[in-house]
Amino acid sequence: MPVTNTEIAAIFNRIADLLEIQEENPFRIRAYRNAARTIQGLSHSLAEMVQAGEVLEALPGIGKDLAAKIHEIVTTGSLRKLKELEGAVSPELVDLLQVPGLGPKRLRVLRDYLDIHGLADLEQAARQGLVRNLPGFGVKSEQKLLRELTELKQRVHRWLRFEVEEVAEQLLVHLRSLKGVKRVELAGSYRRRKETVGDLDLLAVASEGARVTAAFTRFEAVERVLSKGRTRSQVVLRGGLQVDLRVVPQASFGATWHYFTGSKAHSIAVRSMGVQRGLKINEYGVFDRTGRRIAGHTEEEVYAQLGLSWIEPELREQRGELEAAAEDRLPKLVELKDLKGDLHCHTTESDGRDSLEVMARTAKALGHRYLAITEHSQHLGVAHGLTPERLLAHCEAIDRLNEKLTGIRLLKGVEVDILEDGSLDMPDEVLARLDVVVGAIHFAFGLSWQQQTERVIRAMDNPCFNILAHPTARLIGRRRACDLDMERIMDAALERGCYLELNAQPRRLDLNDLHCRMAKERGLKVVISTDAHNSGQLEYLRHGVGQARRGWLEKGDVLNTLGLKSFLDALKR
Ligand code: DGT
Ligand code: CA
Ligand code: CA
Repeated sequence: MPVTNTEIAAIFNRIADLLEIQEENPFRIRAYRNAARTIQGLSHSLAEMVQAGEVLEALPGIGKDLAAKIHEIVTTGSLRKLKELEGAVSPELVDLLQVPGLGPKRLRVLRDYLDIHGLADLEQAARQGLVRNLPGFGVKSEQKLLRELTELKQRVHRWLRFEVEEVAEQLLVHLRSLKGVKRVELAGSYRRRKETVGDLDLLAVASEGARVTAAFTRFEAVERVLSKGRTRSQVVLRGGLQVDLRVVPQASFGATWHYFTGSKAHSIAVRSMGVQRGLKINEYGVFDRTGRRIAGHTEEEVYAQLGLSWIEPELREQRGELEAAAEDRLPKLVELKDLKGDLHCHTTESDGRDSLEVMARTAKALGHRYLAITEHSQHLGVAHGLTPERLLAHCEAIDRLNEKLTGIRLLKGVEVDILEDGSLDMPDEVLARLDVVVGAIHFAFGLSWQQQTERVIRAMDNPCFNILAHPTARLIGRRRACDLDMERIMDAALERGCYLELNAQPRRLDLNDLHCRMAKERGLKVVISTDAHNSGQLEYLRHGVGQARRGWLEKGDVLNTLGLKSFLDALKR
């Protein structure tokens, strides 16, 4: 089974960590980190590229050396270089890198002065007050370390759904190809399209259970087998993802699929609805008072016994979906095919990887009618943000390209920085010449609730402002959402004729599901955008659609389901 891009990226990041602990050349370290980022962002499989004999050096940041390493990983499943480095550094030391705020530099200090080689050593030293006297540490940072260590022990790792997609699909293909297998499906939070998943849950119908679980434990990416039985097996894959497989009889497949799709709260509520009707509902089926199974083959049958129509997995969070189903007012959830354009992307002009033309052609191939080009403004220096002059010149380039293009229209836009006082990082007369103004917060994330909310509302006061990008600025697992009064911001947007973006980058997915629902309840439409930094990411819209569906959004709740003309009309304030 081919190695996934996520695994290759993880190997490169681990090498970078290990090199950093050993005080290796910073340029080499950065090369590995950049390569990992590139690989994670690719839309095609490196393993397939290698098999097809494609030249990896064409990828940004991948030179001859890294290309050879990718080749080695793809063909052998591992990398000698990593093994060597791991041999030179203890794994416990690497574990320490998970502690927030503890980079390789401070880690070296801990090791050299206090002989700290793992989480337990560190906790003991911090409790004894030994850490505060080290260079670069103090009483405060010692206390912070202790807090982080406690949290780390409590935190169970969750994966971005996006990170596990490739291996989930591979598992489906692998299991479905086995002899005697009639059906294989994913369940759990993955099926509900949650932004993160704790593990993967698989169900199979097969003539010989033992053969399937045996083949499952032999899946190439399996590192450890936790259990192996006739109807159930659990494994841990390389990288640490746990996968559960259950083999179930055809006759109860629907009931089992429903049970293991969850959420737990939804399943329990379904069960108690059953009890009220004198029915017993469990993972084997629906049973009447005499104990006879009356449903279970399909999920539809299970719901039908409660007088309900089938409920989309994304809605199964016990947030009113059962009541809505009972009253026949379930939303008709938005689908990817409903979207007509994308309103946020970058090209090589700021920090994107592809040219205007490549982005336009890719968007057209995806069936988009319009694509807004929204480079960064100059405040974001690291992203090569545009001055007003450069933006105007870029607009001319867009006009010229639009003359050549058919079937798709590029919109002239910007992702303008919202400065700390709520003003926009671009003169009004320049903003006024654009088709769409997307505004975003990229710094001063730590303002108070009040200040941050005021900052955003003041930005929307500018009559040129159209769409608030990644509204809370969170990065899942990395940066908390800004403190914001989202209800006030949504009301302010409605009053001013502005919109909020649902950013479809897998690590952002910002708005979250509850925010989407909040917007819908207010009648505020959401714009789903990719924020693509290369042409491959233009297909990330589907991640945004998943989140929108979890937020109960229908086609009419999403602004970019409109055709070009209606969309532009809706932007007018
Ligand atoms: P995760 O893996 O943490 O992202 O979340 P899930 O929802 O995939 O949860 P998981 O993997 O622990 O279990 C899969 C499904 O199995 C869950 O959504 C509902 C069902 N389930 C698990 N434990 C229980 C339980 O104790 N009671 C009920 N009713 N259902 C359960
Ligand atoms: Ca799960
Ligand atoms: Ca599970």
